[in-house]
Amino acid sequence: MISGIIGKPNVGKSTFFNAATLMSVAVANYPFTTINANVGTGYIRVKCIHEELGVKDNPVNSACIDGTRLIPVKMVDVAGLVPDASKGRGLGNKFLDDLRQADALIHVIDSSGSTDEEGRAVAAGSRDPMMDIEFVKREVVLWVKGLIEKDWPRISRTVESGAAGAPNLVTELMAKLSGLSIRETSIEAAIHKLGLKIDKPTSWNDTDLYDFASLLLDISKPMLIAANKCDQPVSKEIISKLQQGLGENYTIVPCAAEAELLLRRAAQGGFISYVPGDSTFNVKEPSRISAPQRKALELVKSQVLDVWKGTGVQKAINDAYLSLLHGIVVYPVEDESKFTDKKGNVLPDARIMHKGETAKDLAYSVHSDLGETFLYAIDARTGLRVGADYKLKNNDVLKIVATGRKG
Ligand SMILES: Nc1nc2c(ncn2[C@@H]2O[C@H](COP(=O)(O)OP(=O)(O)OP(=O)(O)O)[C@@H](O)[C@H]2O)c(=O)[nH]1
Ligand SMILES: [Mg+2]
Repeated sequence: MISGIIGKPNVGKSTFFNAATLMSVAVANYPFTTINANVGTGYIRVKCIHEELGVKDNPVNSACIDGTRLIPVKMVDVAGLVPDASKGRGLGNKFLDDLRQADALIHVIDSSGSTDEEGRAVAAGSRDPMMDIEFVKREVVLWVKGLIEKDWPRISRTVESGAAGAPNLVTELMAKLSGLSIRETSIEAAIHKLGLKIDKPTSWNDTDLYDFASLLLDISKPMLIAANKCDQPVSKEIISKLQQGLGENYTIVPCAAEAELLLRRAAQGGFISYVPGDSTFNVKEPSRISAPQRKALELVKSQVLDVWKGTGVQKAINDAYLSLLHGIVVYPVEDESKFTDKKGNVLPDARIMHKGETAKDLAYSVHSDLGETFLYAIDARTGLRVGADYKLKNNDVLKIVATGRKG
C-alpha cells in the first residue's frame, strides 16, 4: 500500500514527507521546490500486541517504543500542481504520473490561507483553501478522464459491435488504466453506481466520463485532507469553516508538519522523548538544549500540542492506511508457539494488509514462493490450522506453512 502526498505548491508537502520519513528532501518558501518525486518510508502507529501476549518483543521490520508499534509503509511526495496542470500547466502531468501507484492520497492544503493558487505567498487568511480542495481534485479527475478518453470513440464502437472476439468495456478500461493500481471490481462498481450502460459506451457523454473518472478515483484512490500550517493563528477558524463546508465528504486532519519535523528530529537527537502521534513530549536533559531550541519547543507546545492535542501528521498517515484503505495489522511468525522468526526474534514483523485479504495473500506478501506453495497457516493464538481462504483479522499472529518448492 502506497500513499501519495499531493497538493498545490508551497503548502508543506515535502515538510510533511520529511516529518513522516525523517528524510531531508528540499523545503523552501516558494513554489515548485520539489520537481522529482521523493519516495520514502513512513510509519503507522498502533498498540503493539506483545503485552497482551505476555512476551517481550524484538521487532525487525518495525519498531516498538513502550508498547507502541511503528510499522513501515511506503509514501511518495510529488511536485505541486496548479490549475490546468492536467493540460500541462506548471509541471504539468509529471506529478500525476508519479501518483500512478498510489492507493490513497493525502491532500496537503495550506489552512492558514497564505498561499495563492500557484503557491505564491499572500496575506494570511486571504486564500480560501476550499478552492484548492476543489481544483486539486478536479485536476486529478481530468488526468484520469484524459487517459480514459484516448481513442474512446473507436473503442466504444468496437465494444458495441458485438463482433466475435470484440473486447468488453471493463477489459478495455483496465488496459487504459493499467499501472494505476485500479481494480476491475472498482471499474464495475463505478459504472453500476452511476447507472451507465456498460454495453453502450457510445451513449456516454462528456459529463458521464467526468463523473465516472471522479467516482473511480473516490473508490480506488481515496483521499483525505491534511490541513497543514494549523499552528498559524488564522488557521483555527478556516479549518472549522472547511469542516462545516465539507461535512462527511472528506476527513480533514489539522496538521503542523513543521512542528512534527522539529519534534521528531529532537527525539532522534535524544533531546526529548516523543513518539510520533503523542500529544506531549518530555525534555530529557534540559541542560543539553540551547535557548533557541527551548523557545522552539515551547512554541510547538503552546501553538500546536495544547491547541490540537498533537501535530496531526501521524493521525493523517494512520487515517490514510487504516481508515481510507481499511488496513489491518498482521504479525507473521515462523514458530507459532513462541511467536518468533527463525532467529528467535519475538514478533519480528508487523505488516499492514487490506481487510478482506486472506492467509494466502499474507503468504504472497511475505514472499511469492510462500504464496505459490502455500499449504495452510496456523493461528498462533489458538494453535488451530486455517486454510488459504481464511480472512485475516486485525492483530492476527500467523505461521505460514508452505512446501517452499514449486512444481
Ligand atoms: N507555519 C507553517 N509553515 C509550514 C509548515 N509546513 C511547512 N511550512 C512552510 O511552508 C513552506 C513550503 O514547504 P514545502 O514543504 O517546501 O512545501 P511543498 O508543498 O513541498 O512545496 P513545493 O515542493 O514547492 O510544491 C516552507 O517555507 C515551510 O517551512 C507548518 O506546519 N506550519
Ligand atoms: Mg515539495
